[in-house]
Order: sequence, then C-alpha cells, then structure tokens
Amino acid sequence: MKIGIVCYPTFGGSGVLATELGKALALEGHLVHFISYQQPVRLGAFTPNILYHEVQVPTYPLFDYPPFETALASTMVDVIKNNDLDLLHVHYAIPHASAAYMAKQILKKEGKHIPVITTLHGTDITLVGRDKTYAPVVTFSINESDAITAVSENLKKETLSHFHIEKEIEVIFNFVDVSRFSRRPIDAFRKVIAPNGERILLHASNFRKIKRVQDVVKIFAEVNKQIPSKLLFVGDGPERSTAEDLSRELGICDEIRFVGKQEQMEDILAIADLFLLTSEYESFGLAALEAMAAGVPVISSNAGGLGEINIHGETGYLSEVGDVASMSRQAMEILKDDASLQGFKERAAAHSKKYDIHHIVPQYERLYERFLSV
Ligand code: GMT
Repeated sequence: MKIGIVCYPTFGGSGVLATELGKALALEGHLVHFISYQQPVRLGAFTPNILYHEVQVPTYPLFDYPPFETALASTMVDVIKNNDLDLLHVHYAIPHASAAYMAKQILKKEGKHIPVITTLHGTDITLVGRDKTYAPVVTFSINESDAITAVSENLKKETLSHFHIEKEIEVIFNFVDVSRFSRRPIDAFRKVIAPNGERILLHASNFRKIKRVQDVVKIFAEVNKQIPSKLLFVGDGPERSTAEDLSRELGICDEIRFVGKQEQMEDILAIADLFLLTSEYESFGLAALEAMAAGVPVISSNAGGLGEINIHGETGYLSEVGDVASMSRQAMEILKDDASLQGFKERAAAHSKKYDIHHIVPQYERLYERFLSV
C-alpha cells in the first residue's frame, strides 16, 4: 500500500506513535509518506521506503497568522497526486482532520478518491478540541473521516460524550516495540546517575501543566527521605522551571537531574527503577507503556486511560490525581526491597507484551484494507 501519514513531528505521544507506525508499516513492505512541518523526531536513520514531505508555510506581510492548514491541505493534495497514494492516515484531529477533508474534496473534483483515517490521541479531544473556537470544525471533520480510531476505551468514551459523533469509533490501542525497549542497562551510565547504587526514579513528558510535574518532585522528596534515590527528568516544556524551583526549595536539587529532550529513551529507561506519571489526564500514557516494556513499574494517577495499561498492584499503582501521599507510599512499597522491585519489574514487562507492535500494527493494516476494497 502507499500510505500518507500526517502527524506532529515533536516528542509528543501522537507524533511518536505515528512515526513508529509508519516505520513498522515500511518494514512490512508498504511505502510510507510522512507529511509534517518538520522531520518527525523518531524517524531516525534513512529507510528506502519512507519518504518525508515538509509542509512549507510561506509568510506574507498581511498574515499575522500564516495559514498552516491551507498549506497542509495543499501539500496533502500534491503528495497524494504525485505519488498516487492509497490512503491518508492523520494523527491528532487539529488541524489534520479538517485539512484532510479539504484535500479529499479537492481530489474528488479531479476524480481521485482518497480514504481518510483519523486517529484521535487525547488533547485534540479532551482539551483543545472541546474549546468552542475549534469544536464545530473538529466535530465536522471527524465525522467526515472514512474511519475514526481512538487510542483507548477512555478516549472513545470522552469523544462520544463531548462531540456529536455519527460514526463508529474503533479502539486501536497504542503500541510499543517490546524487543527494542527490553535492553540491558549500560552500567557506566547508571553509575554516573546513581554512583552509590541508589534507586533511579524517572519522569518523561512535555512538561505541560496537565502533567503535574510538581507532584513528581513532591513524591520524590518523600521517597528520598526513606530510600537512597535519584530522580531523572526527561523532556522539556513550560513547567520545567516550576519543577526546578520546587526541587531547590525542597533542598533536593542535588538528587535530581533535568536532562532535557532525549531520543534514546530505551537507554534511559533501561537504568530506571520506577516511572512516575502524575497527569491530570492521559488518554493512554504511551510514555508509561514504554517504561513497562523496559521493565520499569509505574506510579501513576488514575486519570483517563491510565487504568487500562497500568494494573494496580501488579505493574505499579494508581491513585487519585494529586494524591501525593498515596503515590509516595506506593513508590516506597515497590522500591522497599529487591524482591518487591523485581516482581513489579517482571510483571510490568510481561504486561507490556499485550501492546507489542506485532499485535497492534496488523490491526491498522486490516483497517486500511477495508477501505481499499471500497
Ligand atoms: O500529552 C502528551 O504527552 C502529548 C500528547 C500528544 O498528542 O502528542 O499525547 C497524547 O497522545 C499520546 C499518544 O496517543 C497518549 O499516550 C497521551 O496520553 C496523550 N496525552 C494526553 O491525553 C494528555
């Protein structure tokens, strides 16, 4: 198949998932065309049957807001025509689904039918998409997609409760390449972070408000009083300085490292003992799934779809959003001794296999095939 994938190129979960999907489809022999405004960060090394098309947005003195959506729709039309694509799979509704609708209508006039599949990821529905400045366009363009998928049961439910959706939403869970994440730790790396064999706690995100990174610092402060430990923060974003300030105020900044945006998550996860995800909402929590695949148990809030992947008492623990006291207790419960930690590590790794790339990618392929035969 010749497949167009439209996504955000950044470290965010939707871009990561879309890129990993494209790479997996290319390995299966499909020809994959990525359309984005920058090369997606997880694209990595050159692969012959992956092509990348950059959306250029010309500026003009009249434009206070350059019309990205128009440029995106025009790029879609070009790429679909020039490469005779079989279908377009857009990740994150805004503005990808409405640009795809526009491209589809333009191509229809020229006699070309292009099926559009929209995958909903989270904030496109629960936060930004619900805003009344976007909602009518989001609702319309989701309904005009040939197929709609959501990355968790919770996101499907949220979508149906906030938008008037006239079509079936199919749940295709996010996935992880378990073989890639089950790495042996690099000892030298572990020694730099935890020279005296301390436990390593980890948080990775885009540091948006919704992630509640201050809770991560507070949990670590409690754990650190009882258990020799270090905390690694991976990623960057608006709340990073809040977390940095709080660690200074609590007098624990020597125990915490902010390493910024990193591409080799598998190497970082391999040295971690516990992953913290305290978000106010997560449709799925791909970062937590990648942690589990690396054999790292998860302390998380019970928001959104997190309860669908993190199994309480098995792969980690879940608490109410903001319940730092419970999360700290549960973290210590996991980390208290090697036997307990080992049990959680093994169960987390085993559970992640349910979401292995080899189970999930064929679900997308079967979905695509349905629309090719129409
Ligand atoms: O919030 C993020 O981390 C970024 C955001 C995105 O759209 O890239 O992530 C969303 O999509 C991910 C992949 O499907 C999910 O794993 C995240 O849970 C979801 N984020 C939220 O729902 C807040």
